[in-house]
Amino acid sequence: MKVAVVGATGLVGTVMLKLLVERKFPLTDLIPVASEKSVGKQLEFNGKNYRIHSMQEAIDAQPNIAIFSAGGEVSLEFAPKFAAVGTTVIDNSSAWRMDPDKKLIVPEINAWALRASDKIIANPNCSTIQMVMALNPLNKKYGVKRVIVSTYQSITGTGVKAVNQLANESSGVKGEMAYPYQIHQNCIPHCDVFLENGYTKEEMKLMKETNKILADDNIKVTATAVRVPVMGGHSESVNVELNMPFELADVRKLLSETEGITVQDQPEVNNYPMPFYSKDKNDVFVGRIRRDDTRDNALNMWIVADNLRKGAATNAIQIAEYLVKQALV
Ligand code: 11C
Repeated sequence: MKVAVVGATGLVGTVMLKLLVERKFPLTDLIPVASEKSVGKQLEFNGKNYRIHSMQEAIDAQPNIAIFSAGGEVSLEFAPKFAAVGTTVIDNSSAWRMDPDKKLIVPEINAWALRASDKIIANPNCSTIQMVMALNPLNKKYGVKRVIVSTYQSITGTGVKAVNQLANESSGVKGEMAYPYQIHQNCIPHCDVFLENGYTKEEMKLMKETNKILADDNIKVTATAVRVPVMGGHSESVNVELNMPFELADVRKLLSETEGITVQDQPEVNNYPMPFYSKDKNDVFVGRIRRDDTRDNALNMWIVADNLRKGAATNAIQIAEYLVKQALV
C-alpha cells in the first residue's frame, strides 16, 4: 500500500505516522505531505528518512490511500483531486462529514457500509467518536431517545498554537493566543466558532454527527462543549435517556464486551476514567455509570479518550486497515 499522509507534521499527523508503525500497517511506500514551507525537508519514519512532498507531487504519485489532517479548506480543495486519480481519501476535517454522499465512519459501528466506490471517507469529530462508541451498543439494545452531553476538551484538539499558549501561560511568558482568553487555570465554554443559534460548531458536530453515524435522526442530542487546560484527552459527562428499561449491571456488561471500550467503573476504589491516563491509548474509557433517578430509563456516564488517537488518528488508521482487509483499495 502506497499511503500519503497530508498534514504529516501536525499534531494528528504525527500520531498517524506513529500508528502506522505501531499497528504494522502493510505499507510499501509513505508519502508525507506538509505545507509549502516544509516541502523538500526530511521526515523520519520507522528508522528511515522520507522527503516531504508537495500536494501536487503526492497526487502525481497516485497513492492507494491519502489520510488528510490539514484542515477543512485543504480537504475541500485537494481531496477531490486525489479521488480523481483513484486514491481513497480518509479525511479528518469537518469538510465532508455532513455531505449526504460521503460516509462518516467509526469502524466499530459502520465500516460495513464502505464500498470501493467511496473515494472520500469522512472521519468524525473527536468528541463525537468517543461518545458514539458508548452510545452505539446502548442504542442497539435499548434505543437511545435523548442525550445531554457536556465536554471537557483538551487543548490538543485546537492544535500546536493552543499547546504553546498553555505552555507560555504556565511559565508566565507572553505569546500568541489560540483562544480569546487565558486557558491556564481556566475553562472556556467555547470550542470552535459560535453559530447563529447560540451553539458552537463543535456542539453542532456532536449533535448532527451522532445522528448520521448511528443512522437515526430521532435521537435528540444537546451539547455544551468546554475547553479545559488539559494536555491530551477529552472527557464527557453524558446523560442518556433510553427507550426501554435497563439494569445497570447489564449496561456495564454490554459496554465492557464492546470492542474498543474499556469500562473503568469501581468508584469504591477510585477507579474511573481520566484524560491523563487515556494518553497514548486507543480505547474509549467509560465509567461513573449510574442511574439518573429524575427520569425513566435514564443513566449518566463519564467518557474519556485520547482525542488525538481514537478521536482522530486511530479511527482514521482503523478505516485504512478495514479498506485493505476488505480489498476496497
Ligand atoms: C476540538 N474537536 O477539540 C475539536 C478538534 O472537526 O475535526 C477537531 C475538529 C474537527 O477542538
